[in-house]
Amino acid sequence: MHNGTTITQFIIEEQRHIQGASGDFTSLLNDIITAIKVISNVVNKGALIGVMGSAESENVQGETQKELDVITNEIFIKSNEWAGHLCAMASEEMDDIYPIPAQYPRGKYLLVFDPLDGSSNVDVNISVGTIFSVLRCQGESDAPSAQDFMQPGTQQVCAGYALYGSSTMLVLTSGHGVNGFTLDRDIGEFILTHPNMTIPEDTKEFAINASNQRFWEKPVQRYVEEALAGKTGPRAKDFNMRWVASMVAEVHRILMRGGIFMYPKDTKDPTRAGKLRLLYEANPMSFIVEQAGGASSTGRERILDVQPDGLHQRVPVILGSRNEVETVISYHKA
Ligand code: P6P
Repeated sequence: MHNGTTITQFIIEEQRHIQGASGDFTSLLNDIITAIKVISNVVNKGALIGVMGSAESENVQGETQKELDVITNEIFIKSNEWAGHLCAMASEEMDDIYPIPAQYPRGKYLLVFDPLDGSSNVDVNISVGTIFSVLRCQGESDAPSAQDFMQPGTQQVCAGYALYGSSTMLVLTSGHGVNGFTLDRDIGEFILTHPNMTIPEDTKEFAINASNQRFWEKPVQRYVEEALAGKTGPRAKDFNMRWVASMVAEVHRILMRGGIFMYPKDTKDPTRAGKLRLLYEANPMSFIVEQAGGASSTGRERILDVQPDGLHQRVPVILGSRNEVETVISYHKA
């Protein structure tokens, strides 16, 4: 059972500890939360309202968009463009930034998001999610550009994800730990159900798309081989493996019981630094993971320190239980 603290109450109480907080950020978060509630409703209805399948279009990544990719992107835009807290938005589903239209006031934040992460799973009813990150506008808010988003992950004001699973959950950090909320559909409110989420330092569970094994770099080959060798191998313990192909579901599992998630650089497409996108997948998830006591690295550098050079830049991602991530990092140095 929960003590009934709503996310609104939690955010306002947290705001009280922030010197000079104007309430702008709290109001922005509420608009983001509204978008997530609407997306949860649409995703949960799925085939009943004919939103499954392909949208017959491609995103900037060259990936075929699902109908729901387009719909959820629109939900995020409509819920967050009008209130005057943002100067621009950016999304996996949009080639360029979305400056706040002239008919609305502009504010001091930037919002970057993946409206429906893992959407390839949505037609087969496997959990999907939304990932978002809030940055401060650096330049003039009346002429935002993609350059304004080129901030390392350490500059994030807030990061969160929604997981549309057996229940809809929202997990959030603004730099003071990680807290999880569950949507109570009877009252339409997110309720604090997982305060102060922390990741166990050790784990016996790794997540990687093993079909790419022949393309991995040597340090990742070595880590996975040793994990598969189990008790009789150099790690002297048996491991378990998971792969959901929804980063949000993998990260949530790691927050709940530990684990290591890897989408490493591979030679499948030598022109790509990795599969996952820095601004709206790796950075927000790394902020959350580090705030929960975990670690997140490209294998060669802390993800939150990476200086972005493009809205849709990709990076290798190795995150989760601190001691396991540090083992993989040590193999990159060997
Ligand atoms: P693969 C979903 O498309 C995603 O961006 C992440 O959510 C997920 O971890 C990964 O890609 C899955 O990639 O190659 O296994 O389909």
